[in-house]
Amino acid sequence: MRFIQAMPSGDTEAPSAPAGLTAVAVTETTVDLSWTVSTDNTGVTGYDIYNGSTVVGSVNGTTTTFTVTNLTAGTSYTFTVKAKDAAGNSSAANTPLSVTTTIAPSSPNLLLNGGFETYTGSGGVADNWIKSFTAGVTQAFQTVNNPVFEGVQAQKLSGSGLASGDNVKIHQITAIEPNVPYTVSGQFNVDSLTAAKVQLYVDFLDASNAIVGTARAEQLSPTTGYITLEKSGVTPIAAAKAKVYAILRGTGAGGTGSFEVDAMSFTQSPADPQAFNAPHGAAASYVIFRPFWRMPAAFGDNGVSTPFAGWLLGSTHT
Ligand SMILES: [Ca+2]
Ligand SMILES: [Ca+2]
Repeated sequence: MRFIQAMPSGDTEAPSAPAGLTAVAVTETTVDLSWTVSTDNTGVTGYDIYNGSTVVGSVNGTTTTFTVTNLTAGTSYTFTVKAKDAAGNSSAANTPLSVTTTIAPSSPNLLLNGGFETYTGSGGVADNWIKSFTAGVTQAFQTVNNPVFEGVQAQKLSGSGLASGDNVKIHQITAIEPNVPYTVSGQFNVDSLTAAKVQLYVDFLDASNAIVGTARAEQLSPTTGYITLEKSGVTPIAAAKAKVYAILRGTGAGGTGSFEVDAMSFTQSPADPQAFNAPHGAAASYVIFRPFWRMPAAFGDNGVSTPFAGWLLGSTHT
C-alpha cells in the first residue's frame, strides 16, 4: 500500500526554493508567472503560488507556470512561489517578484472641444458646437471664464419665456460604433431654474439620421457648483452617430434658467464580446439586447426589429 501520507518515513528535508521567478506576460488583470524547478531528496510534488501572504493557486511538481487572475489594473503585487514535497515539507519562498498590472486604456473623448476651451467664432458658442432654440424664446449663449470646471472656459446657456418643451441648447454630432458600451458625461453648474430643467441628452442616429435611441440625464434644480450629469448604456445596434446636447428645457409656463456646461465627453468601449456582460445598472430604461452574432437570422444588420422597440423612443425630446 502506498499512501502519500504514509510516505514521509522521516523526510524532513524541504525542497529548494524555486528560482528565477519572472512575469512572462502582464495584462490589466492577469500575470503569467514562470520559475525554474526546485529539487528535493524525495521529489517535488507541487508548488504554491502566493500573492502577498495569500495562496492564489497550486500546481503539480512538473508545472512551473501559473496565471494569476482577477487582479486590478495599474496595481502593484508581490508574488512568491514555494515548492513542497510528499511529506509536506515546504521550501522557503523565492525572492519576491513585484509586478504592476497594466493600466486600462482610457477611451478617447469622441467630442471635439468638449471642454469649450476654444472659441474663435461668433454667436457665443464654442467651436465645434452648434446652438439652436425654440423660435420666440429669449436666449443667450456665451463662453465664460467663471465658473469653469476645468481649463479656463465653459459654455453658458440661458433662456426665458419658455413654455413646456421649449428649449435652448447646443449640440455636436460624432460618429460612434453600434452595440458597444458608452458613457456620455458633462459637468453642469446650474445658476437658476424656474419651470425648467437642464438636460444632458443624446439622440442616437442611424446612417440616415433617423433617431434610433435616446439617452438623458437631468438636473431639476439649481446647484452650488458643478455637478456631473452622466449616462451609460449600450449604443443601439442601428446607431452610426451620437448627437450630444446640453439643453435648457421649459417644464411649464414662463420657464427660465441659466447654466454653464464644461467637460462634455462621449466615450465608447472597443467592440469586445466581453463587453456585453457590462451594460447593466444605470441603463435600466434601455433594452439590453443580445450580441449581433446571437441574433436570430431574421435580424438584419441595419434594422431594428420588434424586440428592440425600446430604442424607438420617437423623435421628440421630453
Ligand atoms: Ca523532501
Ligand atoms: Ca473648460
